[in-house]
Amino acid sequence: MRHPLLASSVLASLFFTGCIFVHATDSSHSAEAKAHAHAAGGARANATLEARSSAMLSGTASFREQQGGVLIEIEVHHAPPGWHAVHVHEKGDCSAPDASSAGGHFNPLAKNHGSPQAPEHHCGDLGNFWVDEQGEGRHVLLMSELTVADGPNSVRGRALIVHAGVDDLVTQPTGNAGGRIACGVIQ
Ligand SMILES: [Cu+2]
Ligand SMILES: [Zn+2]
Repeated sequence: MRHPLLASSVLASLFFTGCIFVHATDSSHSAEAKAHAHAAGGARANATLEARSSAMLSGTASFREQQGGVLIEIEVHHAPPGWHAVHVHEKGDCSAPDASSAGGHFNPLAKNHGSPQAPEHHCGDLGNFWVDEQGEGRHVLLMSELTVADGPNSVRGRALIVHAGVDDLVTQPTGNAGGRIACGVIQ
C-alpha cells in the first residue's frame, strides 16, 4: 500500500527548504515515514496546553505536516491580554510548576534565537501572538524547518510553551519572554 506513494513522497520532498533533512536520497526508513504521512494527508500531532506559574489559561495546539513545512495552529482561552511569546521547547516535560522541566528552545541546528521570519532563529522560535481583552488568542504559522514525522527536527516529544511576556526576538538565547504560563507536550 505504501509503495505507490513513494514517488509522490519524493516529489513533494523536493519542495522542502530550510533545515529539513528529509530528502529524496534519504534512507528507506525516512521515505517510509513520509509515505505514511502522505497517506494520512500529512502527519499530525497535538498538544493540550496546561496552565503553569500560577496562570489560569487553557489551550490547544495542532501541528500538521504539509508541503512547505508544518502548519501550526495555537488557541488559548482565559489568557492575560497582550502579546505573548510562544516557542517549541526541547523536552516534552511539563511537570515543573514553572515548566522549567521543558528545557530551552528547540534548536537542533545550533542557531541563535530570533524571529521565525529571520534567517537566524531556533527551529522552535514561533514569535509572538496577541491575546484580546476576553483572553482569547490565536496564532497560525507555517514553519519550514520543522517536521511531525520522525527526524532530527520533529516536534513530537517536545513541548509547546506560552510565555507571560513578549519575545524581543533579539536577547540570547530566550528572547527575554518572562515566565512560562502554559505548557503542553506535543504528541
Ligand atoms: Cu519559550
Ligand atoms: Zn529561541
